[in-house]
Parts: sequence; C-alpha cells; structure tokens
Amino acid sequence: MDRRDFLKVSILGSVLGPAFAASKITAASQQTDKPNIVIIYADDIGYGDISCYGATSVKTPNVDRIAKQGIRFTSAYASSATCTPSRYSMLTGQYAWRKRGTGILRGNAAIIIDPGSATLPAVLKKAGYTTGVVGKWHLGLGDGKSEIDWNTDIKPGPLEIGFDYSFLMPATGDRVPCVYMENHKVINLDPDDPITVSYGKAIPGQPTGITHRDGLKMDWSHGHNNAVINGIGRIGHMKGGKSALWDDETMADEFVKHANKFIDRNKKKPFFLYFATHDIHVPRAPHPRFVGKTDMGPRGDAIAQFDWCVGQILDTLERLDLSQNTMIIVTSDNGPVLDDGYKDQAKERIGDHKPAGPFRGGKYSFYEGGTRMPFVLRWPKRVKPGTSKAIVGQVDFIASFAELTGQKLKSSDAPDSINVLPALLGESKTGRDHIIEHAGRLAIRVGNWKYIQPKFNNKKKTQGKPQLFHLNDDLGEKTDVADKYPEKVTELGKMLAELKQAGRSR
Ligand code: NG6
Ligand code: CA
Repeated sequence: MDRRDFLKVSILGSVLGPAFAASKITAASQQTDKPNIVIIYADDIGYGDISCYGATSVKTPNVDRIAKQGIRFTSAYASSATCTPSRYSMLTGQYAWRKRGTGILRGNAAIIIDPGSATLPAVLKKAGYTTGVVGKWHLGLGDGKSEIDWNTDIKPGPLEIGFDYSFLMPATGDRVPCVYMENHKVINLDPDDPITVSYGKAIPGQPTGITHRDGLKMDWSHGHNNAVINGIGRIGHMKGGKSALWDDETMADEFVKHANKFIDRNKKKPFFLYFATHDIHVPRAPHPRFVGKTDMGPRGDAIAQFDWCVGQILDTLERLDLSQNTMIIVTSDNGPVLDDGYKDQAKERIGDHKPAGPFRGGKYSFYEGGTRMPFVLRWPKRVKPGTSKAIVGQVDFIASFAELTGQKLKSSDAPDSINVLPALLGESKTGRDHIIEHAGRLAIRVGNWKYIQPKFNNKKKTQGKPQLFHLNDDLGEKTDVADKYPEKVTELGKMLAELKQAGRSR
C-alpha cells in the first residue's frame, strides 16, 4: 500500500467503521500469504561441490534436503563469474557489464548501487516485506566523495538501497577492513584505537605478509601479502580497530547467529533475508569443528561448514513454524576455484572431486563452470518437489518476485530481469530463452547453443574468433563447432550485439 492508498483506506476506515474492519482483516490475511523469502548465497561454490549435484567427497545433507523437498535446477545462472558483478546483477536486475566500475571491488570502494533505485530489497520492501542482509557485501560503501572513515557512520550502504537491517563483512574475507558492520557502524570498535585503511601505500610499522611471512598461519601463493590479520595475510593495509577485528574461524557462527536473530525478530510479518555466506571464499579457515570433515582440506571442510549454515537456517524456520510458507533458495555467486591466493592444499587434495561438475572452467571463466550454479528452491506451501531444466538467472529475482508480490516494475527498472516465476515455482518447464554470461568477455546461451565472443585487443578490436558449443551433446564445451555452423555463429553474435545495444533484456 503506498501512502496515498494508506490515507484513502484510513479515511474510509474511520467512516465505514466495522464493515471496513472486515476488509482490513482480509487484506492482512492476504499479506500473510506472501511467503517469506530467504536467499542463501554461497561464495565460490561450484555446481559439482554439492552432493545433490554429484559431489561424493563432501556431503551437503542440508542443501540436499532443500532439493529433495523442493526443486533442483540444472540451468540456473549467476550473471558473472566473479562476486561483485554477480551480486550487483542479482540485487539490481541489471547485468553488471552494462555499468562501468562493477568489477571486483576493493575493500574501500564506494557503493555501486544507486540509492533510490528499484533494487530487489526495495521492491520487496514496497510489497510489505522487512528486508535484511547478513554476510558478505562487496558492493561498496559510502558515496565515494571522500575516503570512507571507518570510525563514524558509513553511508550510503545497504540501508540506503532497500534493506531495513544489515550485518556485514564489508568486502571479502581476504580484503581489509577485517571487521563486522551492523547497519551504519563497525561494531566493537574502541574509539581510542581508530581504524585506518589503505589500498595504496603500506602503513608504517604494520606487519605485512612479506615482512612477517614466517609467522603466518596460512601462507599466501599470490597477492594477499599486505596486512596480517589473525595470522593471515590480506589484500590492503589496515591499522587499529583491534577490538573490532573478526575471527575467521567463528565467522560462519557469527553470520548464522545474526541471520537467525533477524528471522526471529521478523517471524510475524513477511521478511526477505539475503544471507551471503563467506564460505567457501579464501581464506578458508573453517571452525575447528569442521576441520578434517572431508579429505579435501580447508576447501572441502568449508563446504561442510557452508552446509551446516544452511541447516541452521532450516532449523530456525522449522522451530518458528515458518518452513511451510518460506521460499528458500540456495545458490552461489560464481564458479569454483582451487588456488585463489593461499596455500591451502585445495589443489593437492582435490582427489577425484569435480568442483564444476560436468562443466568446463570455473571462477573467472566464461565457460559454463563460471556461471552455471547449483540452485535449489523450496516452498512447501506452493511448490511441488522435482527437478527443472528451465533456464533461470539470479538477475531474474526482481521481476519474478515483483510478480509474486503484486509489484509493478517501471520499464526502466531492473532492465535485464525477466519474470521466470512460473519456472521457479515448477509450474512451467521453461524459463528464459536466452541468458548472457560474463567473465571479461560475454557469452550467450540460447536454448542449447552457446556462443562466446571473440577476444578483444586493448583497442576493442577483435582478436581471434568466436566460439560455438552445442550444450546438448557437449556439456563440457570441449568441441568448438563454430566452423561447422557459421550461420548460428552469425545469428547468436547478432543477437548478443542487439541485446547489448538495447541496454535491456525485456
Ligand atoms: C582476486 C583475488 C582473489 C579473490 C578475488 C575476488 C588475488 C591474487 N586474487 O583479485 O583471491 O579475492 O579477487 O573474489 O588477490 S570474489 O569471489 O569476491 O569475486
Ligand atoms: Ca565469489
């Protein structure tokens, strides 16, 4: 109800008295029909890292439980093969590659989502939801007019783009500042020990991963040799804020605690929770109780920890009797990576585990392994269990949930978000007819054809040829069939160019 409707209703209510009261009850019960929405967003978990998608070296019983009681999607996509652009696309409904400055952000970057725009939380808030984000942010903070001062209120941030509550890691686990923020503030900060952050020069007198390499509890393999926090080298320099520093080993517990509290506080009204885990991004330092849960070392153990987080949220929903009318989605922001900058044995101990499942590539890649994600959805009240091959994108959440909650989007809102609600609910076998994938270059999947742009040189001139794969016979994108189907190459190249040019997908 917008303000005008609200005024109309209140005026009518006072005139009509009891008759109106009855209709008010109907409206309220319709409200409760809106499902709660929980998106659990993993970091760097690949299609093959989850047991209901084929993993055997690690068990993910909680994600599997959602798959069993809901729908397991096999053609669901993140928009990009790295974190910031995938998250940007999911929350704005606009492909990140359409906007400059949406690549992997530094820890002190300004916010890249415009306050006041029709974001996923803003749309749901308008529909009457209480909205919260817990976990990894990595979408920037502050207006960029001046350096972020971590010792004062920091905004704009999530609260200015549609969230009612936030408990965050500002950027990534491997980037400073290594502190938690609640709403506008760094928590547990001692004013006498203020935080300084630098993504340029080292801060004199502070140990770094180079000067103090011998004492590190996890050595770095590339990058990650600036500030040393909790015995781990990070990207970026940081000084101060000792009492506010996080502990990597208890981070999953901390996020779960705040996600559960948010659910508990809002159990009586529809809520939207975006729960973005740190797992299984680097540095992988799971809690000791998960160490050794798999034979794959920290990367495998972090998957077990991730699954535990999912289980905790499921248990909370169950305990509060919210399971039936909560739509819960578990998916990931980009494909898998083994060595992402720390010597954590991910490569050495992988065994026969296939992190990207049957797909080629992983994080940073425009092949399917980069963006094709595990994606399970459960909403017992409405959705029948099954599997789905429908093509759906995380970028589609806004248009789909706007439809679900009776919100109208303006044509300029969420330009790449397509309403795939029938597919998400298992009521249609088809979702989108195409999706654009992004990792430096763009690729487009149309039906079972996949076209990958040629490489460009630094003058934006093509260098090399486009690639074409037929995913039906070649899920692993092993055989480039561009020479065999030149018309297809032309057709898909043209379609991609037109979609780029149009500035929108719908
Ligand atoms: C890279 C980092 C990598 C990771 C990534 C972002 C190095 C050498 N590599 O630049 O470790 O942090 O950025 O990952 O520093 S993402 O999942 O948040 O996109
Ligand atoms: Ca990621």
